[in-house]
Amino acid sequence: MFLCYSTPANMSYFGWENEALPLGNGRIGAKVFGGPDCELITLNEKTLWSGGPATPQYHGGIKNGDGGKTYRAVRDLLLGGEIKKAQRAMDALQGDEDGSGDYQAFGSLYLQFDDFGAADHYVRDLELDSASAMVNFRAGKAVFSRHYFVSYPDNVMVGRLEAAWHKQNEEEDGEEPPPPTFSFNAYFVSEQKGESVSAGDTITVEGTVQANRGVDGEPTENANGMRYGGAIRFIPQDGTVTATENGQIRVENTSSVVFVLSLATDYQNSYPRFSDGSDPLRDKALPAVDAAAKQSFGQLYRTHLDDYRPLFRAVEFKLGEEQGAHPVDFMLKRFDKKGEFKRPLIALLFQYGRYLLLSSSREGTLPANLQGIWNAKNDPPWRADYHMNINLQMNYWPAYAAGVPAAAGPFRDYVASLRRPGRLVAAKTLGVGRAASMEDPALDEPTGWVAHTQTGPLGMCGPGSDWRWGWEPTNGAWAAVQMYDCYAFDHDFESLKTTVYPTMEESARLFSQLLCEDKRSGRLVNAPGCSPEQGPATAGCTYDQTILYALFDAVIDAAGVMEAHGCGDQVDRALVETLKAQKDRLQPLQVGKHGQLKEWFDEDGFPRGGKGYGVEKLHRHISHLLGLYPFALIDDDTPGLQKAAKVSLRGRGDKTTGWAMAHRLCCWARLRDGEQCDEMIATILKTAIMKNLFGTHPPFQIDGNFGFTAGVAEMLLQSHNGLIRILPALPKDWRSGSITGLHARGNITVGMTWDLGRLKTGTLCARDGGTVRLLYDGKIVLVQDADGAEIETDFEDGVTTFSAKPGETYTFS
Ligand code: FUC
Repeated sequence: MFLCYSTPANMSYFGWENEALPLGNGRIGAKVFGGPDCELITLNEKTLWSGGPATPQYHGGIKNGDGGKTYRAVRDLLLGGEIKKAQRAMDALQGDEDGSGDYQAFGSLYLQFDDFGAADHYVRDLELDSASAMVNFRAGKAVFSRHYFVSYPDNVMVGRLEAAWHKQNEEEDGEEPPPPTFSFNAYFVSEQKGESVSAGDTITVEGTVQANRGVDGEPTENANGMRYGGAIRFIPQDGTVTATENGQIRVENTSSVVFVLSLATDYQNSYPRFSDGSDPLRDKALPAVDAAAKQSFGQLYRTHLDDYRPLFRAVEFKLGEEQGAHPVDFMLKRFDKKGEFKRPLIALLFQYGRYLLLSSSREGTLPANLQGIWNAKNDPPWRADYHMNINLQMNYWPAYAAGVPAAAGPFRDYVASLRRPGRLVAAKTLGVGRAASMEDPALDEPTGWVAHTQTGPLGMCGPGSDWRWGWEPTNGAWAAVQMYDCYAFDHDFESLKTTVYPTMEESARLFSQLLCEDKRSGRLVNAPGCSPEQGPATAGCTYDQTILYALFDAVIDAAGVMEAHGCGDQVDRALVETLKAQKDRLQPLQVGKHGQLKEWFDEDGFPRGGKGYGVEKLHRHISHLLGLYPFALIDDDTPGLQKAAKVSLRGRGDKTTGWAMAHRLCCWARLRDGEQCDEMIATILKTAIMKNLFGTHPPFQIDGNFGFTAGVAEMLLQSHNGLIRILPALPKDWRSGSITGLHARGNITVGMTWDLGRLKTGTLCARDGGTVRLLYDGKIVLVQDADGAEIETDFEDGVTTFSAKPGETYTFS
């Protein structure tokens, strides 16, 4: 599976965003433009950030740290029914963005070639199966080829540039002439005004983050002293390599040259210092380059493939006809005009999502941010941060469902790392906890943490500069619940014990204290709260109530798992008992007078349909539908709520931002409406996918890619509420296909083949064994063991149940 193009990417920001091809290993990111005369590779290091505690104006987004006085005042206004007054009072609750910083661009590598004449027969491609970018073209009688990849084990980007005679010419002459050669100048442009130095065969660059706006811009107040370093070494097989006085490298008369590069910073995710005190160039980048330069291209490539391929090949997806060698932009155009190439594009975009997650999120790195790992600006949209009212969560929806569990660790670690800065926000803005400063030892006590919408790797998690999108205290809790869903998929008890449970329990400890009774409904509610990015601040909005219901449910369940593993001493039993009592009084889901699922408890009474409160009928967020997806509070046992969810989905419309369409796709899959899913996919392909298949909000925002991949997986397999649904939302147009390696909750992997729209056969492996409940179209499913012997099953209410042995693979049909 590959993306191919017959033209280079335009050397502009537009070309970077829409056409250049992404590579990455979770830490180092690159985008390849493929210009024959001048190659451009933009580079990123995932931890290169401006802002943070090292900048004078930083205070974690907390503007009004009055220990929760204002918070309680607004809450009381809301509980007293004074909605209008409460909206005005909310202004005093919002925070600011001083010192929050941005994800920074590292710089660009240019390879300026001496003229070798007009290029033709040009092909540029990205091979997903090897995570390689290739450029091939002819000039005169020579063929030029370039091959690039970014290795996780060696933490280097590797490139090989070669020239050879075109076959045709060889026959003519019959002689094996020496290979054609080429020459070029290599230079590095730092986006942080770092000085590039060249010596021998190596360019080095180092400095501290300037956060300057544009290459010539002045350092901004977000310059934080974070150190960075990078090294690029050129190893020609023949010809010469010399350093020139202006920090460049000159490679001359070579027919084959390899370069290895590595980038690093002194970042460490340890609040509030965030530095490991290292010298990134001499302690990290140069040692990585030295080690790689001792190996051949073949050895480096082998190591890369041995690491990457098993992870990518774990899931193979075929949907109808093969892709063929058509350029992607050609296929997108033909689909848009004539509906052609739909199935190949869907299969390609599905796998692309997996590829992008593996390239932007690996063990030991920060998670994929709003742009994954790829960024060409020092002031990227939304700071390319970790928005947490859907975006970060969506980035990890495909991690298990679409079979890329190796990418999930950074999500868990990042969310857990917000506990300390989140405790300071809780103490200062909600009055829970005693911490008074970033250095306060009280931050060691798990008194409760909170994270709002804008979060970043330098401790930013306070209420943003406008409460309408920034005051969302349950965002962190949602992410904590998603951490537990990782456990539901992989049964990794060690991570549950050390990271997931403590993070969840502490979040529940906070909200259990904050809940208060809403006399009008008798419910326990969170107040003030906002349904992401629209409408009024209210008491007990569906978003908050749903997240807290899922959180308490998860903590109660996980406490049982901890007890069962003999770790009851690490469970706050008193809290768990309180949560049991509080959970059922949350009552998150209410049906409104139009049969809709209510987003706000009082919405039926909002004047003029809520216009005065900033309610938008077609808003991109469908936050009141989290109970349908990704949570599973709405299911076959709540048909009334399924009906209401459908009314709300229809009412919200489909044409919206890339990520928001992906969320709708996942919701329609949960409602098992394959045709609606297929329509949603068509709209996404036509309106929210760029030439390089990056998702667009607009602008480029990667959650649309990840949400799409999760949505397609959800159409083929579901495993919430202890039931494995086979092909639950298969559109008529997906008549035949096959998929392997999808993950189901319960530490189970599943593969399926279907034809004429019907399941043909499937495989299932329950790594930990146990009871497996399968649902396929309400029909009994025949299950056989590895020897083909039919095994005993129960069939009730359309569900086939059997007991699986640990690690045994079963077939079903
Ligand atoms: C939230 C969304 C926006 C955008 C931003 C990064 O604020 O509402 O649409 O995706 O995150």
